[in-house]
Amino acid sequence: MDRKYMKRALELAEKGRGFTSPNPMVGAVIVKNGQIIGEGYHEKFGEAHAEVNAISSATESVEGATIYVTLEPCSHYGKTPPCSNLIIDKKLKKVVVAATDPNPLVSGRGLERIRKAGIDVVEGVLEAESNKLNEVFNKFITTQTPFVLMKYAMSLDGKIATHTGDSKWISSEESREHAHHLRGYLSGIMVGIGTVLKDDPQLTCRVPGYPNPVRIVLDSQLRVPLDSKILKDQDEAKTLILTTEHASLSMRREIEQIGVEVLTVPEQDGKVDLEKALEILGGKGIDSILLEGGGTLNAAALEAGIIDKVNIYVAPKIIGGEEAISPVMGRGVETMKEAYGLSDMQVTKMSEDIFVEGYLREG
Ligand code: AOF
Ligand code: ZN
Repeated sequence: MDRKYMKRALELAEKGRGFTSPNPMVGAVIVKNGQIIGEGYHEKFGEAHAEVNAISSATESVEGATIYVTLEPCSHYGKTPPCSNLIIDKKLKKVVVAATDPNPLVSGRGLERIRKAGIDVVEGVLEAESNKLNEVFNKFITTQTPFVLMKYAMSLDGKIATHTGDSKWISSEESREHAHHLRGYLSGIMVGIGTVLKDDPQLTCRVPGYPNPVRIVLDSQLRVPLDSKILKDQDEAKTLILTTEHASLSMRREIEQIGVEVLTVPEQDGKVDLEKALEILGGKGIDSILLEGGGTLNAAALEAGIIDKVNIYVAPKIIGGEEAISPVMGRGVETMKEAYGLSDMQVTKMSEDIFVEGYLREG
């Protein structure tokens, strides 16, 4: 039964995806005499927490009821007062949580307060599911650096375009739609200057109702053309250009005059130091980044160890060609022993494509 209600709470939490950042997604279900009497979720950053919404939606008194929450109720005064106090004041009888809140301001204190008030606490119900749901929040709140998701589509022989450069389309419509939604879920989208020069992409999210990610371009020498799409419509989607000290000051001024922020990042071998870049972006409140290539940036990001997760769409096509490019360029590793391995890999079918999700091995 606990699992059933927690599953419902997780479904509710999921509805907040794309809108709660940098807060977690949280869902809550209130059960009394075997009936669900209230439900809620954290709908939007800065607004009410899941527990508050569930309690205020209740169709009868919540006194003596059990609340299922996907994350430990908070214990701090943030944008809203502590949910643990509310649960105590409203005299709930039992609190079932999936995961504890890794936020150093909370981390166990919410549950401790609830227990001290004499309320029963059950922990760890569907914990792994809750932790996966909040993989972005869990990394960002503990490291202040963004969670990085590398995404690409390729053919069965590992190509992302033909030798003539044609790449429309490698993957199926369903896969492309799935990948496009990621732009609405993560708070930043990052590409290298090569991609801007080659494709002049817009890097916006065209899913109605979803926010645009901050567009982040790594451009160590400020080669970005002033008429590129990513420099336009700053009111709609913000752009950050990350460069090094080597960039021309006059170019920098011209970009800034358009209203685009240019950040100087320490360099490594003449390029933007990716680890430092992540720290700076984290400091700006960017909790997650969708890495959309190209191959040179993907390789550099792998080498720098900044990638947390990959989403790879593999199309049942063979392209061939020595000149046809791959999703990860650079020099690559020397020996198989050094190859980057995935952990917790999940493979699913997405229309005719194979969808691979996995995490970069630690250490
Ligand atoms: C909960 N329920 O639904 C959420 C929680 O600034 P605030 O007040 O919105 O607080 C944000 C912090 O509260 C966030 O970092 C996380 O620790 C917790 N989020 N807690 O009990 C919720 N969204
Ligand atoms: Zn709360």
